[in-house]
Amino acid sequence: MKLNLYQFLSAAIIFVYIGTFFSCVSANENKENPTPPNIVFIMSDDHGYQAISAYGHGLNNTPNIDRIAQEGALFTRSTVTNSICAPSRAVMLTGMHSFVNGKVDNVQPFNWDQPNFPKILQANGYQTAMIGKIHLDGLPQGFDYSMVLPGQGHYYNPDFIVNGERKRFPGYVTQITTDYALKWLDEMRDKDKPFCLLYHQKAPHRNWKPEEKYLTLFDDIEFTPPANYYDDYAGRGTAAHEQEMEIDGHARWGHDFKMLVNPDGDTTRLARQLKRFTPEQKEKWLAAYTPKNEAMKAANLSGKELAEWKFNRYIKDYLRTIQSVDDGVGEVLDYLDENGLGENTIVVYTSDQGFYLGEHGWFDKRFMYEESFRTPLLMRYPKEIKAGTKIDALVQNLDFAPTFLDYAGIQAPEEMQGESFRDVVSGATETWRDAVYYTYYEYPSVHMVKRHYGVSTDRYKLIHFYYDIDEWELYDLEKDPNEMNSVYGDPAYKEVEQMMHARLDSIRQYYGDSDANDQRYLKAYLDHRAKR
Ligand code: SGN
Ligand code: CA
Repeated sequence: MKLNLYQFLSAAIIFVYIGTFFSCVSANENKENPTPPNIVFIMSDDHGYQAISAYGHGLNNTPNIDRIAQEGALFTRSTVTNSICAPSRAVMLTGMHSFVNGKVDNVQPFNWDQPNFPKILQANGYQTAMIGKIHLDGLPQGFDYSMVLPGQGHYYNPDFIVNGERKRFPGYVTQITTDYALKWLDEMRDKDKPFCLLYHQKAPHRNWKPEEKYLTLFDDIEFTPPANYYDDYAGRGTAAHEQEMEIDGHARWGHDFKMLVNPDGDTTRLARQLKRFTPEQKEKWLAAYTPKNEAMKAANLSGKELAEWKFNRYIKDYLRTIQSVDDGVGEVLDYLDENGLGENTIVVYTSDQGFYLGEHGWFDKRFMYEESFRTPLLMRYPKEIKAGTKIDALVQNLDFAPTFLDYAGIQAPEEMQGESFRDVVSGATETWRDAVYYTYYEYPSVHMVKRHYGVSTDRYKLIHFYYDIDEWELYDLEKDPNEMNSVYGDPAYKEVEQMMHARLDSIRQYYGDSDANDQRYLKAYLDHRAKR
């Protein structure tokens, strides 16, 4: 068949038109079915938001962690549902509250057989790995590769359980965790599949042993304790008075303050801990601490001076361990960016809970008061999150599992109680919950924080302490952001009090919690302790 010029041009136009039509369709299809994003979920242990420079508290510099927020989002009101390690991790994995997933405290067992988000990602074609601290007994389920610390793990020369087998690794835990995260990303995973890596640091957990290169960092600085360091708990109930987490009262000479002998001349727990070090590590450690310890002894401190020395010793070691965490984050971000993975990888930085950095005179966590209830959250995903985003929504660790599944295009199972915050962080919606629920169970136990539960809105917080007391506290976070005075029973707050009681009843009902649950878990805890 011969075409004249007119016919030829018409055919060419139709051809180009059809071609363009199909190429548009396939582009649109691609938009709706993009390559599933990779996930790098970074969690540290006990990292209070006050010790991340992006939060603006001026304590330290964490340029690498900050980068996640500069290139993505910073969450200002992210909280946990239960401020203690293992329960927080169980919530993070399952997307269910403690009283539903069953891991209510650090001592009772965790059931790995229940659904968790890595299992679901794995079943949907993801390669998954868990490297670092998970603090849940039993072989982790849902991971193609797992390398986890047994229990709390050690800072120096730690053991790891690699796919079920225990081995010792020479070196410093934070660097080893980073090295293996990078090794898995670069050499061990199946590069044809999307991946989800849980890269979970032990630091800055107690007892804050710094890496060799940071042993003298901050030596030339004097930190001022927070304004409420000398809190006498006058405005609060029995629970705040009876805790055992005061820096100047409960922290220990050796374990916490790195002295080799107690004031009474006895060798401390630190002296025993140093047996794990190599001679070179021990030499560097002693070279750094001995002169500081000698100077402290010679100064013969007491009262406020001693309390401030203790604060400084604590905060410096705590911040030193964070410096190594920040270095690791930098190494992982650089790896992603240098290997073309930056665009399609969601990077999250968070902690299993917040921490007291001298506020109320405390270290540790557990309370529903702000510093331990909140937890840092920073997130980068250039495809959907604008650089420099700030999110005030009341998100919780309960939301991670459904959020990650949402990004992967997978429907979250019905039993998951969290919500996906994908559309909140992208700016697609402003609709979000206006109250969050909290429970804490581990009592009587180390640090003696009483059992409690509560509800918080952006302005008010109602807490009920129970078991060996029956006390309520109510805080107006706008007027009293440091929670120094409970206004429960104050006539000026009568209506707020009623409103918050109603909120608490309805949120307990919504998530399926009850006094019967509290009693059941209390009994299980006491039985468990009696057996030990
Ligand atoms: C250990 C710590 C406590 C800490 C708990 C729970 N003591 O018992 O200070 O509160 O862990 O922490 S230590 O002497 O072992 O350092 S958690 O992060 O694992 O929940
Ligand atoms: Ca923790």
